[in-house]
Amino acid sequence: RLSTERYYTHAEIISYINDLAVRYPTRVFVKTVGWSYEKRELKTITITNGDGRPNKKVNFMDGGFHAREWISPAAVLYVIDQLVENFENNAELLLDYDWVILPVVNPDGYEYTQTGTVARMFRRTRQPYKYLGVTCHGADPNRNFDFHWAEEGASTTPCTDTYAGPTPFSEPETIVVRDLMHSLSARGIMYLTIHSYGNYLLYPWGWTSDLPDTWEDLDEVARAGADAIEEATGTQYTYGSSTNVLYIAAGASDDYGFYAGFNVSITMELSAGGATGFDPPATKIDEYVKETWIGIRAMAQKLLEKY
Ligand code: 0X9
Ligand code: ZN
Repeated sequence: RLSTERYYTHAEIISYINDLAVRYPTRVFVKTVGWSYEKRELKTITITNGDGRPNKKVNFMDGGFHAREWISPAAVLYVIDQLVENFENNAELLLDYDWVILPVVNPDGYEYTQTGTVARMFRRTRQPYKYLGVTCHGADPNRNFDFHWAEEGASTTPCTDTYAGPTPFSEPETIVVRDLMHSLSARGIMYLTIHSYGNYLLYPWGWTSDLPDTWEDLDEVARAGADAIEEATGTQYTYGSSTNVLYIAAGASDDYGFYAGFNVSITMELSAGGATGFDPPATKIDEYVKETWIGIRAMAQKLLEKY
C-alpha cells in the first residue's frame, strides 16, 4: 500500500502504478505516453470501475509540473490509492467517469531537486538553453502552452523561473500533456492540475482578468472543494479565477485544457510547509494529501450532478 510517510522517487512512482495495473488488471491500465527531455518515462494510469464500457466521460489529472513542488505527486498518488484501493467507498465516482492521471509531468526536474540543497528549489524542466554564454536548464512548463503564449506573466529570458521557452511547446513534456488533452477533450469533464502552494482553487482565465461564459459553473465546482476541505479540516482555500485571485500568467496548462474543451479546468495549489513553503517535511505528507483528497472528491461529486 502507498506510503504517505516519505516522498517517492520517480522510479518508485512508476513502479507503484505498474504494480497497481498488475494487481487490478480489470480496473487499472498504464500506458507510456512519452518521454521527458532526459528520457524518463511519462506514464499515465487510467482508473475505471472495470465494467468495460468504452468512451466514458473522463477526468484528467496531473501533478509534478514544477520540480520543487513535491507534495503534488504525493497528493496525486493518494488520489490514485483512494480510487483503486478504496474503490468500494468511491465507486460512484467511477460509474460514468474514467480517470486518467499523469502523476509527474516533469520527472527530470523532480529528480534534479532530489540531488541536494542547491537544486532543491529548482522549478523548470531540464532541457539546456544558452544565454549570454552560459547554459541554463529548462523552461517553465506552466508558461509553455500555446494559448496566448508569453503574453502576460511570463519571461522571455532563459534562466528565469517563469521562462516561457523559445517557442510554444518547446518542451517534450508539455507536448505530451497537450496531446493527452486533445485525445481526451471530446469526453473531458474536468482537467485538474496539482501544484503548491497557497491553498487556492483556480479556474480560467489566467491570461486575462475576463471570466469565461461558464464561470458560474466553475465557481460552483471550486466552491464545493473549498467548502468540503474547510468543513473537514478547517483549512481555508481561496477560489476564483487565476488572474483575479492569484496573478495573471499566460501559457499555463489550465487555460489550455479549458480552451481544448474540458468543461472544467482547475489548478489546485496545496498547503505550504517547510522553510520555503515548497518543502513540507515528510511528516506533513499524510495530513496534506488527505485534505487534498477531501477537496478533489467533493469537486468530483459536484461534477456528477452537473455533467
Ligand atoms: O504560476 C503558476 O504556474 C502557478 N503557481 S505556482 O506557484 N505553483 O507556480 C499558478 C498558475 C495559475 N494559472 C494561470 N495563471 N493560468
Ligand atoms: Zn506550480
